Amino acid sequence: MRTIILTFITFMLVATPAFAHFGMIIPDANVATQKARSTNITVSFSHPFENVGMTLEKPKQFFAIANGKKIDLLSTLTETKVMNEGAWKTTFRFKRPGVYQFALEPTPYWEPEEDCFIIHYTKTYVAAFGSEEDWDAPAGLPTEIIPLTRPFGLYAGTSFTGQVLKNGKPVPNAEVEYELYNKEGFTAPTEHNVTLVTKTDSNGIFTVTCPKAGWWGFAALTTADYTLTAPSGKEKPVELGAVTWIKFDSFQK
Ligand SMILES: [Cu+2]
Repeated sequence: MRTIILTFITFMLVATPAFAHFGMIIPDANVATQKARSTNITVSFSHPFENVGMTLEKPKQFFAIANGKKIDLLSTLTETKVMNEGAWKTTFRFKRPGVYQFALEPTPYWEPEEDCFIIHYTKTYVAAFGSEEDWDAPAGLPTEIIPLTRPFGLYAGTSFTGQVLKNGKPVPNAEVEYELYNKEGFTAPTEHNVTLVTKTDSNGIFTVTCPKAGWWGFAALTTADYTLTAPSGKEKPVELGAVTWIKFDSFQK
């Protein structure tokens, strides 16, 4: 028993830095066409590289935004499992051309291990019927990544540049974690290869290169200027994540 506990503690100490959680919004495809007019979308809170899920409570907000219009989708969410944990899903049928952003405001997640709450404002993009309209428009989240590279039609190995905003202002020196949604079951050569990390410059801008095709999540992390009340009754800090999911494609023949 003691060995088990010691092993467990050692595991926690070693594994914690590599375990980054990400809000996730993953559609079937990031492009809608006349042949594929609708997409299934899953919404979860997970460790994407390690394929370890967490429970996502019913979100506060879930919506699409396109052509300057917001479409509330919260009532369309139904329960599902992602990585064996509670998550949400919906099906969205595209009616008009546009670049659709799907965005999530989760309920605050209490993380006892980090002694803080976590709120990951999460979004992703689907380009419908050939549109490239307003691909750099904000979704209107309190903190978000504005793409400076068009966020679809990207190849694995091309670079991606984004700007981190909080309350509409660039966030210099912010940590940006990024991670592959590891559907193919790769193993990490070291624990540091699970979550990759970069930082924004003085204008809140970062550039990364994603070497593998698939969905990559980017999470720009900051601390909120408010606290929330923990289950213990104490006031605790709140980690804010500006999370964006972007798909990188392979070359085809
Ligand atoms: Cu976690």
